[in-house]
Amino acid sequence: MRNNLFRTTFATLFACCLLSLSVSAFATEIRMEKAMPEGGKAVLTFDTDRLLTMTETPFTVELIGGTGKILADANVSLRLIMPAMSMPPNRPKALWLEDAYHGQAVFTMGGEWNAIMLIQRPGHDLVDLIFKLGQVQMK
Ligand SMILES: [Cu+2]
Repeated sequence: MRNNLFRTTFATLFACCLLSLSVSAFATEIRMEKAMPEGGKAVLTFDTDRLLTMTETPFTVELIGGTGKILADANVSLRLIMPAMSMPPNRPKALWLEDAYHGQAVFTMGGEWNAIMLIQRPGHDLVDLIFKLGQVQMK
């Protein structure tokens, strides 16, 4: 009985371990979302599991309106800044392609970074959303 319980516990732990390993193996992107002032949300995704310096890092911006409609008419760019210091301007654009806005980011220094997403849609006020990206590691 006792042995049986031990075996079940061990099997469960082992299964959990395998599951978390496979989950982390597939966590190949960093995804963040923010609410937009007029409703809906902006989703920022980096195609990597870890932000590294001096690396062209593809990113995607999806804009989903309050009614769930994908917004394809915006001018979208990121302003990449380090909150701790002033850095040279780093403002990758994101261009509409098929289903989302796509761009490339390069972080020029290790440390903490933020991305200010600028969204300009015809007939709307400029929207800026701050995404805290956390630490960018040295390559
Ligand atoms: Cu810096």
